[in-house]
Amino acid sequence: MLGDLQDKLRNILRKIEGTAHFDEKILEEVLKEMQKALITSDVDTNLAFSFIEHARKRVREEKGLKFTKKEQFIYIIYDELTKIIGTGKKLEISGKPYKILLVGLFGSGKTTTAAKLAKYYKKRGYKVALLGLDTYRAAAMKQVKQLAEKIQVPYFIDESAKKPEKIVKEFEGKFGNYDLIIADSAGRDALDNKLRDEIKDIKREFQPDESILVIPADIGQSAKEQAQNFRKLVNIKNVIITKMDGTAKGGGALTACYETESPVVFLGTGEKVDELEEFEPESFVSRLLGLGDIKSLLQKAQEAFSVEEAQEASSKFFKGDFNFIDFHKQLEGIKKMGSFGKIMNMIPGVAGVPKELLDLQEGKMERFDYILQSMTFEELRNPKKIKGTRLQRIAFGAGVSEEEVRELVKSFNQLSKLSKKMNPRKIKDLEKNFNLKKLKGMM
Ligand SMILES: Nc1nc2c(ncn2[C@@H]2O[C@H](COP(=O)(O)OP(=O)(O)OP(=O)(O)O)[C@@H](O)[C@H]2O)c(=O)[nH]1
Ligand SMILES: [Mg+2]
Repeated sequence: MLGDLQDKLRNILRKIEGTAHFDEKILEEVLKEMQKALITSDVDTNLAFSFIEHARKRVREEKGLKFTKKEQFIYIIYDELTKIIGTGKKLEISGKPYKILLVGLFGSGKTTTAAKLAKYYKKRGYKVALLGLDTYRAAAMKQVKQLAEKIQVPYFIDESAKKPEKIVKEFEGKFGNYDLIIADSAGRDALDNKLRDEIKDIKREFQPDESILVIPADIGQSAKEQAQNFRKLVNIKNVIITKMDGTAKGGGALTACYETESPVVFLGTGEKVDELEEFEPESFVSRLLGLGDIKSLLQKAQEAFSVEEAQEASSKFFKGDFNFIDFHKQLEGIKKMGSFGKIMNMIPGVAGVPKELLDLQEGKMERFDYILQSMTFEELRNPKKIKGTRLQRIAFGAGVSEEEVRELVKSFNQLSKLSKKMNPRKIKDLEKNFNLKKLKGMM
């Protein structure tokens, strides 16, 4: 996805990783390269300029805190790109039946996306039906039928109907049997009067709870005008961007996300019915930059859990001042060295380790790892933020239950509390004794 822009940005970041001193000169070089990469990949020029300006200002003004200058730069790039592509949002399906209408121009991917959404929500336990309202294109009804049969979802079509509102009238008595009705509408080359009237008629008769604009990634800047025009016609709250897989240059997709000025809820990433992704800006940008969901920073801990690092992490632990990044390091170290309990019990003065922590098993730790990798920088550094929709998103991203995320947060809090309970006078001694080299030798 996003082809050459991804390659270019990743190469630039790789270069940064390889530099010994990250100074002003290198900063300027890198920013210049980045600007070029964005523009030659079809990101709108003004957008690219303002992106670079912001990044430069922030690198100069913000203090690194726990980051090295390089890490701080990567973080700022990541953060600014996340801002460009906007906020992610989950569709809220409420009330029964919840009615979604997909609108958009010719070939934008409405019909395919209708089926993708139906499959997505069916999988999540909703009773879904497709409603074909495209009376304009001859084969449209057949396409809905074929797709619906493929994903085994009920469908309402009428191949002889001339007006979409007729089809709505014909079937509306049955809508109440479903949680979700997803309606496919006709496209046109442009938002002409015919299409306007048609959408107005559908709106009046169908009364959608949610109208979603379907826009292909390759239209780039013109996404703005299109979104604005459709918004005047129906209340567009959300956007789905399709063909994220196919854009030749990739930057157009970024621009499209930015220009629609509406939250992007899903991305279409291929022709198949399961090629739909919930849009999650942070993980999207991580992938774009090759951070693999914040992996680059965590990777350091994964690859080499050095004695020094372990000591640094444990020293923070003893001071009651540590976050998920440190926690992750601890987990990694523990994975390499044996069970958690063994280590904890070897630390003099540490009694009353909660049983759940002692019982942390390999498999569970691996799942904890997925959870940590689904978190954003902010969340890793500030575990208190993990609740509500953040918690949901993390669980979804990691492919685990919300309960498991809660469990991780709980384990973390226990560990954190434990570290705060320690007697400050003993900390120096403990630090001296907590010598991992020695521990390693003992196992
Ligand atoms: N590569 C790729 N192709 C897609 C995606 N979504 C849709 N398509 C393809 O784009 C073409 C048009 O898709 P449709 O779903 O028929 O588009 P539509 O908006 O319903 O088109 P009209 O009804 O004619 O306005 C088809 O060949 C789809 O297979 C996507 O995310 N990626
Ligand atoms: Mg269609």
